[in-house]
Amino acid sequence: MMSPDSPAAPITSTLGRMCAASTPEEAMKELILSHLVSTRARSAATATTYDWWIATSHAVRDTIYERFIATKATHKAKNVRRVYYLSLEYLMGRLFESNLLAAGLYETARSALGQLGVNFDEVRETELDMGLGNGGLGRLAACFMDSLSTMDYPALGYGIYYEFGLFKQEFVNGSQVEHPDRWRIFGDPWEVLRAEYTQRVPLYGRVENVFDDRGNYRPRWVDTKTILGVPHDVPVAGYGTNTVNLLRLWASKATDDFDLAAFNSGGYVEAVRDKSVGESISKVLYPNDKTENGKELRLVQQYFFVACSLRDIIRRHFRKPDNTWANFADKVAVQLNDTHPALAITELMRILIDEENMGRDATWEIITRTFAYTNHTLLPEALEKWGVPLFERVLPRHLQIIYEINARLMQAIEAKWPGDNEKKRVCSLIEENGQKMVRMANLAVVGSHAVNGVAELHTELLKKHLFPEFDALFPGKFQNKTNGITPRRWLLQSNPRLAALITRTLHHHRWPRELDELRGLERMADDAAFQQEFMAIKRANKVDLAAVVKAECGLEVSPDALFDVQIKRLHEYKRQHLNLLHILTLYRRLLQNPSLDVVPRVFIFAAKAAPGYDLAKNIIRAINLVGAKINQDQRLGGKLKVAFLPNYRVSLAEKIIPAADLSEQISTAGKEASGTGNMKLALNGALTIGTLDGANVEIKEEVGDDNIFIFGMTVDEVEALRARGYDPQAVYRADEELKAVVDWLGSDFFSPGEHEAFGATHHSLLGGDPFMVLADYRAYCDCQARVDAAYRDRVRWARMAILNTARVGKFSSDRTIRDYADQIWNLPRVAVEG
Ligand code: B1H
Repeated sequence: MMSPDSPAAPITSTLGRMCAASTPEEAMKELILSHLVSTRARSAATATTYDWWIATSHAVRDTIYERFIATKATHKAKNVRRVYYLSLEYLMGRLFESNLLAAGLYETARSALGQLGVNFDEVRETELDMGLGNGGLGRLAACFMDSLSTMDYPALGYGIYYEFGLFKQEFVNGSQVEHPDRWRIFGDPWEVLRAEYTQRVPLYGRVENVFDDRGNYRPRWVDTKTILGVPHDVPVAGYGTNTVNLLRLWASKATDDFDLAAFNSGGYVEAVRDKSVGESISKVLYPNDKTENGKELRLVQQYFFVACSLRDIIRRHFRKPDNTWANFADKVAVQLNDTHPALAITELMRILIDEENMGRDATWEIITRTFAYTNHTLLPEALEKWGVPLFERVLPRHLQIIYEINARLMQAIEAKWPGDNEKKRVCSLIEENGQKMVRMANLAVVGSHAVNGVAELHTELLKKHLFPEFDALFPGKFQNKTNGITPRRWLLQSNPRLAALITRTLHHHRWPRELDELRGLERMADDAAFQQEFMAIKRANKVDLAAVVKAECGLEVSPDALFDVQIKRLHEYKRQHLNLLHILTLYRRLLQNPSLDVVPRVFIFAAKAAPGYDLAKNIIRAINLVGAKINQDQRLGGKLKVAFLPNYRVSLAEKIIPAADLSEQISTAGKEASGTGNMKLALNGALTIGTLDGANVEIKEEVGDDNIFIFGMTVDEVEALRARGYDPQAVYRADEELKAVVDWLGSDFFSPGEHEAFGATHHSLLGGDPFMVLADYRAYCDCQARVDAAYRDRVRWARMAILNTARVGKFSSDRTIRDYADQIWNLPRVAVEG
């Protein structure tokens, strides 16, 4: 088997020096054993799997740190322009394997551990995921960090060092139960604490007007509370290159300025205990993918994050003696990952006006040259708004600045549309219907030079529906940057069998860095031998996943059944309940006609619901209980199985995706901004059944109409139906089969003795059906019948699957990042010499 190791990767000094005396494996063995002693105080005889994981990680880290030092020296010497990616979320997953691959030490470490009698796979499985994100938005940030380093872009990702990442999920009687995610319980071998770059962050307080030393009357933010931010650095190593960029994550700490009164009166212990408020800011990731409005701690988290990051950016800029504010925007590009870090706009303005005494116009020029904003959703409940009273209490000076920016905005609108108060009302940074609210999206749009959506369709809808006035006011500001995924993690690492076949077939190993090379597989789509190999790999991956299903769900599934996969956060708009209605439909048809010839299917779900999202939790329970009934129903002869894998996370996705036959991308058209799981599944040869939503539209363009199953209403049809007046009960009454399965779901058939167990789901469908599940039901079932027919034709299916893998090179995050760098950041690449 050809090595998956990064081809260009030279063996660097630590290992190189040791290699002089021996082979790479011998040197690696020595290095691991020495780290076992120096970092774990263990001998090989007593080491646990955790010890081996940490010692091996440290051994690889040596190489990565050396590359980091070289990267930093190069960037510093050249005073390079950099992008600073600001994101409240990074879903990094495990780092062990990806760092081994990037360092070019995968095979070496694997055989070194083997020679030491240690099982590599067990070591890999020991690592807990770094799950500092909710879903697609956080995983996108992680893929971007990988691409930035791999493509030699100078970059630094800022985030929060949450003590607790996204909750762990367990099912109890089919219901989701959450547990805290103590991801660092065994330590984090990759991080470096940089206490010397600790930042001080003010909060609360009030604004006072004072005369400065030039006799000018100026606002000053006083009587604030202070929190400390301590940076923890995680290196992100590029694949096949020397560039190593950093992810810098802030942990909050209380200051050491103890409450002196309490201290002097003997209240030392109480004074120390009170410090826990300061430490709680970075304690936990908010788990509410798409809705978190009005929570004070969340606002404090956002400001804490932004204040630390901006101070660090400024400190780094002025480290170079020739750097000034005049060249700040030449050296610094800041990308805002959604509006979560949009307070950075007001914070930089506060610093420039209040602390640097800069004029308004010069300030605004720097700001709008520096920032760019990515929008990830059109769902109204996800658009961040903060009540003015709360905002004023936490950030009084920033509220004044928002009013100032708003005044400037209102002038621009008056100039463009004289006397048009409606335009002013919709564009205002302050919403005035009822309680006054600060609109973070409007702030992000006016403070940025570029605003991008994450797929073509999403960007069109962004311009047409969400921001039409801003699009007219700022022509050219809105751009599309279709999302992507890193092929290193999502093919090379997660699907080694397919990766090896691709490398062997293409006779080169360029594809992990140039994913368009996969087009070279197109000519093999009708090659019988290649088809057999491709499908044999899919089957082997399914055997592996079947073992996971057995271990996690106690369920036997056949690798010859069609693996029908829906893995993503649980949301009404993603319509896991549409999938459930189809399952009920097949179940009912089989009960009515046990000899019915359907393709055996395993329905595989994985999804977390936000802890306070009751309807989403009800859908989870419905899938689990319907599944339990189906799985034990002997009459089905094993034709249908339902597996809901608990605790969906990056490392579980890496096991499911290579084994998927069918990828469920069935959101209501217009609601899924892009999706990225759709790209990962297609890359691994799963066929998509989907609506014309998000990036599905572009996947269809790439793979061709014959190699994807599209069904359901388009955005225009959804809008037209909504305008006409959608009546789900009329649809329900008109379709006998639909009526039967909806009634079935509403009965206590699947929850004996428990009435209305799925009442929430049932009522949502019949009482309004906001995501038009019933309207798309018939088209979905018909489309699933087309899937069955295609699956029966093994040659046709193989051809379709191969063409999916061959044609989705566009969705490499390398392409996405190149587009950001060229069209938004104006960012050159900088090679780092070894
Ligand atoms: C996406 C979010 C999101 N869009 C608020 N919006 C959050 C919003 O914690 N919060 O407050 C968290 C997450 N996430 C997703 O972004 C889209 O739904 C996907 O379609 C898209 O692929 C992904 C990456 O762009």
